[in-house]
Amino acid sequence: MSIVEQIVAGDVRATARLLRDIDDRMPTVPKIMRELYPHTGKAYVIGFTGSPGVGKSTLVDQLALRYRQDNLTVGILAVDPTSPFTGGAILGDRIRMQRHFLDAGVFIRSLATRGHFGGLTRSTHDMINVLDAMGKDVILVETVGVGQDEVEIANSAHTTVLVTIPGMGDEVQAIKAGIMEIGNIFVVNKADREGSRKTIRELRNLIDLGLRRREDDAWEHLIVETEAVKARGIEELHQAIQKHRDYLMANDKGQLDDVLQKRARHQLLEALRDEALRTILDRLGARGTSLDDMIRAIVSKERDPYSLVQEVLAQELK
Ligand SMILES: Nc1nc2c(ncn2[C@@H]2O[C@H](COP(=O)(O)OP(=O)(O)OP(=O)(O)O)[C@@H](O)[C@H]2O)c(=O)[nH]1
Ligand SMILES: [Mg+2]
Repeated sequence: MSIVEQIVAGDVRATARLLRDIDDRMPTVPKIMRELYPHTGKAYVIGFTGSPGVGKSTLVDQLALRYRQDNLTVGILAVDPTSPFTGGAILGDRIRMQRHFLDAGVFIRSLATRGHFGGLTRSTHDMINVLDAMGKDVILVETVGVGQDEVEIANSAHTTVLVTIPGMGDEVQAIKAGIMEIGNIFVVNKADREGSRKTIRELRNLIDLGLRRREDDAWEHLIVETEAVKARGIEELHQAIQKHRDYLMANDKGQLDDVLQKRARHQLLEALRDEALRTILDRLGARGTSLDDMIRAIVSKERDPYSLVQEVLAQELK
Protein backbone atom coordinates (compact mmCIF):
# COMPACT_ATOMS: atom_id res chain seq x y z
CA MET A 1 0.00 0.00 0.00
CA SER A 2 1.20 3.53 -0.73
CA ILE A 3 1.50 5.97 2.13
CA VAL A 4 -1.57 7.80 0.83
CA GLU A 5 -3.62 4.58 0.85
CA GLN A 6 -2.37 3.77 4.33
CA ILE A 7 -3.38 7.16 5.68
CA VAL A 8 -6.78 7.07 4.03
CA ALA A 9 -7.26 3.64 5.61
CA GLY A 10 -6.60 5.28 8.98
CA ASP A 11 -3.13 3.86 9.62
CA VAL A 12 -1.74 5.58 12.71
CA ARG A 13 1.94 4.97 12.03
CA ALA A 14 1.83 6.17 8.44
CA THR A 15 -0.05 9.26 9.62
CA ALA A 16 2.46 9.96 12.39
CA ARG A 17 5.30 9.61 9.90
CA LEU A 18 3.76 12.10 7.49
CA LEU A 19 3.08 14.59 10.27
CA ARG A 20 6.72 14.35 11.28
CA ASP A 21 7.76 14.94 7.68
CA ILE A 22 5.50 17.99 7.50
CA ASP A 23 7.18 19.31 10.64
CA ASP A 24 10.60 18.69 9.09
CA ARG A 25 9.50 20.15 5.75
CA MET A 26 10.63 17.09 3.84
CA PRO A 27 10.61 17.50 0.05
CA THR A 28 8.39 14.40 -0.26
CA VAL A 29 5.49 16.16 1.46
CA PRO A 30 3.89 18.25 -1.33
CA LYS A 31 3.29 15.25 -3.59
CA ILE A 32 1.65 13.27 -0.80
CA MET A 33 -0.48 16.25 0.21
CA ARG A 34 -1.62 16.61 -3.38
CA GLU A 35 -2.80 13.01 -3.46
CA LEU A 36 -4.45 13.27 -0.05
CA TYR A 37 -6.37 16.41 -0.89
CA PRO A 38 -9.27 14.70 -2.71
CA HIS A 39 -9.86 12.69 0.47
CA THR A 40 -10.34 15.79 2.64
CA GLY A 41 -13.42 17.83 3.40
CA LYS A 42 -15.39 15.50 5.62
CA ALA A 43 -14.08 16.41 9.08
CA TYR A 44 -15.57 19.11 11.27
CA VAL A 45 -12.78 21.38 12.51
CA ILE A 46 -13.06 23.19 15.84
CA GLY A 47 -10.39 25.68 16.91
CA PHE A 48 -9.68 26.59 20.53
CA THR A 49 -7.73 29.71 21.27
CA GLY A 50 -6.97 31.82 24.32
CA SER A 51 -4.14 32.99 26.54
CA PRO A 52 -1.64 30.55 28.08
CA GLY A 53 -3.07 28.50 30.91
CA VAL A 54 -6.77 29.35 30.55
CA GLY A 55 -7.62 25.65 30.23
CA LYS A 56 -7.72 24.96 26.50
CA SER A 57 -6.12 21.51 26.76
CA THR A 58 -8.40 20.52 29.61
CA LEU A 59 -11.45 21.57 27.59
CA VAL A 60 -10.23 19.78 24.47
CA ASP A 61 -9.60 16.65 26.50
CA GLN A 62 -13.12 16.70 27.98
CA LEU A 63 -14.74 17.46 24.67
CA ALA A 64 -12.88 14.61 23.00
CA LEU A 65 -14.39 12.27 25.59
CA ARG A 66 -17.83 13.71 24.84
CA TYR A 67 -17.47 13.06 21.10
CA ARG A 68 -16.27 9.53 21.81
CA GLN A 69 -19.54 8.90 23.64
CA ASP A 70 -21.26 9.40 20.30
CA ASN A 71 -18.71 7.07 18.68
CA LEU A 72 -17.24 9.88 16.63
CA THR A 73 -13.52 9.65 15.95
CA VAL A 74 -11.39 12.58 17.07
CA GLY A 75 -8.13 14.16 15.95
CA ILE A 76 -6.38 16.57 18.30
CA LEU A 77 -3.70 19.03 17.25
CA ALA A 78 -2.03 21.09 19.95
CA VAL A 79 -0.03 23.86 18.38
CA ASP A 80 2.45 25.30 20.85
CA PRO A 81 4.43 28.37 20.06
CA THR A 82 8.09 28.15 20.99
CA SER A 83 7.45 30.65 23.73
CA PRO A 84 8.96 30.67 27.19
CA PHE A 85 5.47 30.84 28.66
CA THR A 86 4.46 27.44 27.43
CA GLY A 87 7.75 25.59 27.46
CA GLY A 88 6.26 22.82 29.53
CA ALA A 89 2.88 22.70 27.93
CA ILE A 90 3.48 19.89 25.50
CA LEU A 91 4.57 17.47 28.14
CA GLY A 92 1.70 18.63 30.33
CA ASP A 93 -0.75 18.02 27.52
CA ARG A 94 0.66 14.56 26.93
CA ILE A 95 0.19 13.59 30.53
CA ARG A 96 -3.22 15.13 30.79
CA MET A 97 -4.45 13.48 27.64
CA GLN A 98 -2.92 10.11 28.36
CA ARG A 99 -6.26 8.45 28.90
CA HIS A 100 -6.91 8.82 25.17
CA PHE A 101 -3.75 6.96 24.22
CA LEU A 102 -5.44 3.60 24.65
CA ASP A 103 -8.34 4.73 22.52
CA ALA A 104 -7.84 4.03 18.80
CA GLY A 105 -10.62 6.52 18.03
CA VAL A 106 -8.46 9.44 19.15
CA PHE A 107 -5.30 10.64 17.43
CA ILE A 108 -3.25 13.28 19.27
CA ARG A 109 -0.36 15.26 17.96
CA SER A 110 1.55 18.17 19.48
CA LEU A 111 3.13 20.53 17.03
CA ALA A 112 6.05 22.11 18.77
CA THR A 113 7.53 24.35 16.16
CA ARG A 114 6.30 27.14 14.00
CA GLY A 115 6.85 27.43 10.30
CA HIS A 116 10.31 28.30 9.11
CA PHE A 117 9.43 31.90 8.53
CA GLY A 118 7.18 32.40 11.51
CA GLY A 119 3.46 31.84 11.67
CA LEU A 120 1.86 28.48 12.23
CA THR A 121 -0.67 28.24 9.48
CA ARG A 122 0.97 26.32 6.72
CA SER A 123 1.80 23.22 8.73
CA THR A 124 -1.39 23.49 10.73
CA HIS A 125 -3.47 23.52 7.55
CA ASP A 126 -1.52 20.56 6.22
CA MET A 127 -1.92 18.60 9.44
CA ILE A 128 -5.64 19.31 9.61
CA ASN A 129 -5.90 17.98 6.06
CA VAL A 130 -4.00 14.83 7.00
CA LEU A 131 -6.26 14.05 9.97
CA ASP A 132 -9.25 14.81 7.79
CA ALA A 133 -8.06 12.41 5.07
CA MET A 134 -7.33 9.86 7.78
CA GLY A 135 -11.07 9.83 8.47
CA LYS A 136 -11.36 11.64 11.79
CA ASP A 137 -14.90 12.95 12.22
CA VAL A 138 -13.98 15.85 14.46
CA ILE A 139 -10.66 17.70 14.62
CA LEU A 140 -9.90 19.80 17.68
CA VAL A 141 -7.08 22.32 17.23
CA GLU A 142 -5.59 24.15 20.20
CA THR A 143 -3.51 27.26 19.65
CA VAL A 144 -2.26 29.76 22.18
CA GLY A 145 -3.90 33.01 21.24
CA VAL A 146 -1.18 35.54 20.97
CA GLY A 147 -2.34 38.10 18.48
CA GLN A 148 -2.14 36.80 14.97
CA ASP A 149 -2.62 33.13 15.80
CA GLU A 150 -6.15 33.43 17.01
CA VAL A 151 -7.06 34.97 13.69
CA GLU A 152 -5.18 32.24 11.89
CA ILE A 153 -7.05 29.44 13.60
CA ALA A 154 -10.33 31.21 12.89
CA ASN A 155 -9.36 30.92 9.24
CA SER A 156 -8.88 27.16 9.42
CA ALA A 157 -11.80 26.06 11.57
CA HIS A 158 -15.53 25.69 11.05
CA THR A 159 -16.16 26.77 14.61
CA THR A 160 -13.76 28.83 16.71
CA VAL A 161 -14.02 28.76 20.48
CA LEU A 162 -12.35 31.61 22.31
CA VAL A 163 -11.45 30.65 25.86
CA THR A 164 -11.04 33.14 28.66
CA ILE A 165 -11.24 33.06 32.46
CA PRO A 166 -12.78 35.32 35.13
CA GLY A 167 -10.97 38.48 35.99
CA MET A 168 -9.26 39.02 32.69
CA GLY A 169 -10.87 42.37 32.02
CA ASP A 170 -7.93 43.59 30.00
CA GLU A 171 -8.13 40.60 27.81
CA VAL A 172 -11.83 41.12 27.22
CA GLN A 173 -10.94 44.60 26.04
CA ALA A 174 -8.24 43.19 23.81
CA ILE A 175 -10.69 40.78 22.27
CA LYS A 176 -12.99 43.69 21.52
CA ALA A 177 -11.50 44.77 18.23
CA GLY A 178 -11.78 41.46 16.47
CA ILE A 179 -14.51 39.85 18.48
CA MET A 180 -16.90 39.03 15.67
CA GLU A 181 -14.19 37.78 13.37
CA ILE A 182 -12.44 35.54 15.85
CA GLY A 183 -14.88 33.73 18.07
CA ASN A 184 -18.11 31.95 17.27
CA ILE A 185 -18.39 30.67 20.82
CA PHE A 186 -16.91 32.16 23.97
CA VAL A 187 -16.00 30.05 26.95
CA VAL A 188 -15.47 31.47 30.40
CA ASN A 189 -13.53 28.62 31.99
CA LYS A 190 -12.49 28.25 35.64
CA ALA A 191 -15.98 29.27 36.63
CA ASP A 192 -15.08 28.10 40.12
CA ARG A 193 -13.16 31.36 40.42
CA GLU A 194 -14.64 34.63 41.47
CA GLY A 195 -15.93 37.05 38.86
CA SER A 196 -17.21 34.59 36.31
CA ARG A 197 -20.64 36.26 36.03
CA LYS A 198 -19.05 39.67 35.58
CA THR A 199 -16.82 38.40 32.77
CA ILE A 200 -19.84 36.88 31.06
CA ARG A 201 -21.70 40.19 31.30
CA GLU A 202 -18.76 42.06 29.83
CA LEU A 203 -18.49 39.62 26.96
CA ARG A 204 -22.23 39.79 26.31
CA ASN A 205 -22.06 43.58 26.11
CA LEU A 206 -19.17 43.50 23.67
CA ILE A 207 -20.87 40.93 21.50
CA ASP A 208 -24.13 42.86 21.44
CA LEU A 209 -22.28 46.00 20.43
CA GLY A 210 -20.53 44.12 17.65
CA LEU A 211 -23.74 42.49 16.48
CA ARG A 212 -25.44 45.83 16.19
CA ARG A 213 -22.65 46.98 13.91
CA ARG A 214 -22.84 43.92 11.72
CA GLU A 215 -26.39 43.20 10.77
CA ASP A 216 -25.40 40.54 8.21
CA ASP A 217 -24.21 38.24 10.99
CA ALA A 218 -27.18 36.22 12.21
CA TRP A 219 -25.16 33.99 14.52
CA GLU A 220 -25.84 34.83 18.15
CA HIS A 221 -22.30 34.20 19.50
CA LEU A 222 -22.99 31.94 22.46
CA ILE A 223 -21.19 32.24 25.78
CA VAL A 224 -20.63 29.11 27.85
CA GLU A 225 -19.45 28.92 31.43
CA THR A 226 -17.26 25.91 32.23
CA GLU A 227 -15.16 24.33 34.92
CA ALA A 228 -13.15 22.07 32.68
CA VAL A 229 -11.30 20.18 35.42
CA LYS A 230 -14.63 18.91 36.75
CA ALA A 231 -16.24 18.50 33.31
CA ARG A 232 -18.82 21.12 34.29
CA GLY A 233 -20.38 22.92 31.33
CA ILE A 234 -18.93 20.48 28.78
CA GLU A 235 -22.37 19.31 27.69
CA GLU A 236 -23.41 22.95 27.20
CA LEU A 237 -20.26 23.62 25.18
CA HIS A 238 -20.92 20.55 23.09
CA GLN A 239 -24.45 21.79 22.42
CA ALA A 240 -23.24 25.28 21.57
CA ILE A 241 -20.82 23.86 19.00
CA GLN A 242 -23.61 21.71 17.59
CA LYS A 243 -25.79 24.79 17.31
CA HIS A 244 -23.11 26.66 15.41
CA ARG A 245 -22.62 23.68 13.16
CA ASP A 246 -26.36 23.56 12.43
CA TYR A 247 -26.26 27.28 11.70
CA LEU A 248 -23.43 26.81 9.19
CA MET A 249 -24.96 23.76 7.55
CA ALA A 250 -28.27 25.52 6.96
CA ASN A 251 -26.23 27.69 4.58
CA ASP A 252 -29.29 29.78 3.83
CA LYS A 253 -27.21 32.94 3.80
CA GLY A 254 -24.19 31.22 2.34
CA GLN A 255 -22.51 30.99 5.75
CA LEU A 256 -20.92 27.58 5.07
CA ASP A 257 -19.75 28.75 1.66
CA ASP A 258 -18.14 31.72 3.39
CA VAL A 259 -16.23 29.47 5.78
CA LEU A 260 -15.04 27.17 3.00
CA GLN A 261 -13.98 30.07 0.82
CA LYS A 262 -12.17 31.80 3.65
CA ARG A 263 -10.32 28.57 4.35
CA ALA A 264 -9.37 27.88 0.75
CA ARG A 265 -8.25 31.44 0.23
CA HIS A 266 -6.14 31.42 3.35
CA GLN A 267 -4.59 28.09 2.51
CA LEU A 268 -3.76 29.18 -1.01
CA LEU A 269 -2.18 32.45 0.07
CA GLU A 270 -0.18 30.75 2.82
CA ALA A 271 1.14 28.09 0.45
CA LEU A 272 1.96 30.70 -2.16
CA ARG A 273 3.79 32.93 0.28
CA ASP A 274 5.64 30.00 1.73
CA GLU A 275 6.67 28.50 -1.60
CA ALA A 276 7.63 31.84 -3.12
CA LEU A 277 9.77 32.76 -0.15
CA ARG A 278 11.38 29.35 -0.06
CA THR A 279 12.11 29.42 -3.79
CA ILE A 280 13.68 32.84 -3.58
CA LEU A 281 15.79 31.95 -0.55
CA ASP A 282 16.92 28.69 -2.21
CA ARG A 283 17.99 30.58 -5.32
CA LEU A 284 19.78 33.22 -3.30
CA GLY A 285 21.54 30.44 -1.41
CA ALA A 286 22.56 28.67 -4.61
CA ARG A 287 24.04 31.92 -5.86
CA GLY A 288 25.98 32.30 -2.63
CA THR A 289 24.18 35.46 -1.63
CA SER A 290 24.02 35.70 2.12
CA LEU A 291 20.96 37.03 3.86
CA ASP A 292 23.17 38.13 6.73
CA ASP A 293 25.22 40.34 4.40
CA MET A 294 22.03 42.03 3.25
CA ILE A 295 20.89 42.52 6.81
CA ARG A 296 24.23 44.07 7.75
CA ALA A 297 24.08 46.38 4.75
CA ILE A 298 20.65 47.55 5.86
CA VAL A 299 21.76 48.12 9.43
CA SER A 300 24.79 50.12 8.33
CA LYS A 301 22.56 52.12 5.98
CA GLU A 302 24.65 51.18 2.97
CA ARG A 303 21.47 49.75 1.51
CA ASP A 304 17.76 50.04 2.16
CA PRO A 305 15.33 47.10 2.38
CA TYR A 306 13.07 48.47 -0.36
CA SER A 307 15.55 48.59 -3.20
CA LEU A 308 17.11 45.30 -2.04
CA VAL A 309 13.74 43.57 -2.33
CA GLN A 310 13.17 45.01 -5.80
CA GLU A 311 16.62 43.85 -6.84
CA VAL A 312 16.15 40.33 -5.48
CA LEU A 313 12.73 39.97 -7.09
CA ALA A 314 13.94 41.24 -10.45
CA GLN A 315 16.82 38.80 -10.37
CA GLU A 316 15.24 35.67 -8.88
CA LEU A 317 11.78 35.73 -10.42
CA LYS A 318 12.96 36.11 -13.99
N1 LIG B 1 -9.58 25.98 38.99
C1 LIG B 1 -9.63 25.51 37.75
N2 LIG B 1 -8.49 25.14 37.13
C2 LIG B 1 -8.56 24.70 35.86
C3 LIG B 1 -9.79 24.60 35.16
N3 LIG B 1 -9.54 24.14 33.93
C4 LIG B 1 -8.21 23.95 33.84
N4 LIG B 1 -7.60 24.27 35.01
C5 LIG B 1 -6.17 24.18 35.34
O1 LIG B 1 -5.47 25.22 34.69
C6 LIG B 1 -4.18 24.79 34.33
C7 LIG B 1 -3.95 25.03 32.86
O2 LIG B 1 -4.82 24.20 32.13
P1 LIG B 1 -4.51 23.79 30.61
O3 LIG B 1 -5.66 22.99 30.14
O4 LIG B 1 -3.15 23.22 30.49
O5 LIG B 1 -4.52 25.23 29.95
P2 LIG B 1 -4.07 25.62 28.46
O6 LIG B 1 -4.89 26.78 28.08
O7 LIG B 1 -4.11 24.43 27.58
O8 LIG B 1 -2.56 26.05 28.71
P3 LIG B 1 -1.43 26.29 27.58
O9 LIG B 1 -1.53 25.18 26.58
O10 LIG B 1 -0.15 26.26 28.34
O11 LIG B 1 -1.70 27.64 26.99
C8 LIG B 1 -4.08 23.32 34.73
O12 LIG B 1 -3.44 23.22 35.96
C9 LIG B 1 -5.53 22.92 34.84
O13 LIG B 1 -5.72 21.85 35.73
C10 LIG B 1 -11.00 24.99 35.86
O14 LIG B 1 -12.11 24.95 35.32
N5 LIG B 1 -10.84 25.46 37.13
MG1 LIG C 1 -2.58 23.56 26.35
